[in-house]
Amino acid sequence: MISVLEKDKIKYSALQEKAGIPAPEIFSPSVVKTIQKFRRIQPSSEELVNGILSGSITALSRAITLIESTNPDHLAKANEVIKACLPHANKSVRVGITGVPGVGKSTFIEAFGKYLTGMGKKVAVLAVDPSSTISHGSILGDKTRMEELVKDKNAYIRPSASGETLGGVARKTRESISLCEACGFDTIIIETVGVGQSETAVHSMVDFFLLLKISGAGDELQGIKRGIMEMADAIVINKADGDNIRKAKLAKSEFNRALHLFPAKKSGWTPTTSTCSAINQDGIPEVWATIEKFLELTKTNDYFYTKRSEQNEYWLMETINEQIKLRFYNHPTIQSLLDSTKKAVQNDEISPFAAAQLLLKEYFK
Ligand SMILES: Nc1nc2c(ncn2[C@@H]2O[C@H](COP(=O)(O)OP(=O)(O)OP(=O)(O)O)[C@@H](O)[C@H]2O)c(=O)[nH]1
Ligand SMILES: [Mg+2]
Repeated sequence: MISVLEKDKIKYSALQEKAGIPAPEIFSPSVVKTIQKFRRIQPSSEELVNGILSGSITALSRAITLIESTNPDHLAKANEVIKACLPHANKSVRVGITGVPGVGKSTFIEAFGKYLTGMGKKVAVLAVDPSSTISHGSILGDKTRMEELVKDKNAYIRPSASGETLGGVARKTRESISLCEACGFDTIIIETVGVGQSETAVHSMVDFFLLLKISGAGDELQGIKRGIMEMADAIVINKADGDNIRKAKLAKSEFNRALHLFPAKKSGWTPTTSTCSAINQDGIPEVWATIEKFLELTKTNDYFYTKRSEQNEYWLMETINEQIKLRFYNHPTIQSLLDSTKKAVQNDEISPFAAAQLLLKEYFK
């Protein structure tokens, strides 16, 4: 703390030449106004909704940023925007694409996306990539791999939300889908890496699920998770070019045989297998033709609509579960008790069930 006396000393010090002279304006008032205006551009939810409905990418991006925010005010605003957009959402086809790192997802999406925009479609590419918290989203780096699509005015590419839990990331992507649809995007592509549980989350938000593979050393089914095979509506063997064509065809037949061993799908759809070369844009129109056939079948037998309403119910329950969990673990009492309770359980001082009951009782007090 500077005493009054010391302050006076500073004021009258020979080093303070400007003491007593009013400081000139550092900024010109017009610049200040421009900056303030720029900062103010926190559009109201109504402005955002109007923007989205009229196809503004800026409004769409800002609204998605609100969805991704952890600030409760932003969340409330995001909810308002989503609510107003919902009646305009839903008119799209949602395609999930998964495959292990390096299989060619980004290259495929670039080729596929360009093919679709070439047909006059509007394509949004979103991602569910929980690892993006650490790596800042592979899709972001991917923007270089989606060079053409990024420049396409009928395409919108948004990296994965970063969040701590897969549930959180997935929910944000799920909500972003609705906004993209309200903004006029008719084809939504959701990319996910083929590791962990993220496929299940993506599967529960898309109409059609595509598994991208490459031919391996002959034993194609080695290491592939049964669950992922079961989810797939199509298996596409990528990199079918050059010396790889024969191997890719062999892989295709092997997957085809394997798929026939799975029980029939509720959709009535028999999963397909095909080969493609994303780099050469071979086999891309065939993938879209398959999706169209799938849509035709499932819209006729109503599965398309039933699945969408089931998915809505799934996300309702998922969100409740996620929020309850978050609130529980963030509760101050629980936070203060959790460590000691864990120790007590480890030391067999109390049973895990009794301990859980105690904590829950504290929470619901
Ligand atoms: N020969 C050939 N190479 C391909 C093809 N598609 C992709 N590649 C190459 O495979 C490598 C990986 O492609 P990406 O598109 O980045 O793969 P990804 O699945 O998005 O990878 P991650 O983002 O790491 O999960 C790149 O070097 C591509 O050039 C293809 O059809 N043929
Ligand atoms: Mg990629």
